[in-house]
Amino acid sequence: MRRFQGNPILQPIISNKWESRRVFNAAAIKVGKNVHILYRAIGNDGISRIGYASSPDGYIINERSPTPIFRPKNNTENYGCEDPRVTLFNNEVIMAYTALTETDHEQIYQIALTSISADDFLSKQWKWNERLLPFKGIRNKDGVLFPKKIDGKYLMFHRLEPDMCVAYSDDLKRWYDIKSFMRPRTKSWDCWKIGAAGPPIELNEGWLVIYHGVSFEKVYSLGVLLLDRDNPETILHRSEAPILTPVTDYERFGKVPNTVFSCGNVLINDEILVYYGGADSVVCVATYELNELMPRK
Ligand code: BMA
Repeated sequence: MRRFQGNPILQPIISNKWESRRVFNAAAIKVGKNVHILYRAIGNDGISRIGYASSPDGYIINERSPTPIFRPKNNTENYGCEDPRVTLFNNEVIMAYTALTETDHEQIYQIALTSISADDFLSKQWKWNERLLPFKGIRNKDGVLFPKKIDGKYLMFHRLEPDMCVAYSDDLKRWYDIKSFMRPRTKSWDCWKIGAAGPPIELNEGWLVIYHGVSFEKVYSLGVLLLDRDNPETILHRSEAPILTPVTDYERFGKVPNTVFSCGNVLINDEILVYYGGADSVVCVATYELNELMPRK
């Protein structure tokens, strides 16, 4: 595993009001030549919006949008659109995110889904389609869509605290067979809560999935899973030790200390680039050889 020497790859820009305080938890996809990074940004008003940056090699940022590419639009998300996770599905980019609102006495968060055509995405015409609430009214986070249908159905990971869960759909609107398939482990780095990071990667051996786990000390780390290709609820392998845990200053010190939290990864020539937020404050990247993430034979 290698942390990119140039981390963090994205930091807040104080002169941009919407991203002046924190940029973190980024989604990533490779479409066309570039890696596209969609990150959560918090500015002066404390509200999360989604920013955009792109990179020809996954590390060096050569473009960054001066304005958000996605922002709260209705009263279920007026306190923010958080933690984007994007999946390329046929010719569409589908984005799951956490919609946040607040009443007098509580915060209400739930998963929201939207999409944009790959053509509009690539030409940066941010014409997002309808925003859907797959689990309306249910407190839920960490939604991420599989890049293809399994057994004719869409499959989404999500987290009903503290478990990692699945749900299935025929049309992306109505979701059913909502259930937990993986629980936190006792006496482990992932003993408190778990949730998916970026979209699963399909390999001959199964679906490779990066996930986050939280310990009782509130340390956020990342681990890896290998899931059955035909039935992703079957766990073939779960890493004993984390694949990334906060060590560097940019992971240990910030708004939420001791946090590495990922919403996206891309596979480039047998290397997986994992994008993650450091301490809920900056965007970073770490690289793994595919082999090091696979179970030892
Ligand atoms: C989770 C999410 C993430 C955040 C993490 C650590 O519940 O809210 O956005 O990075 O907590 O604060």
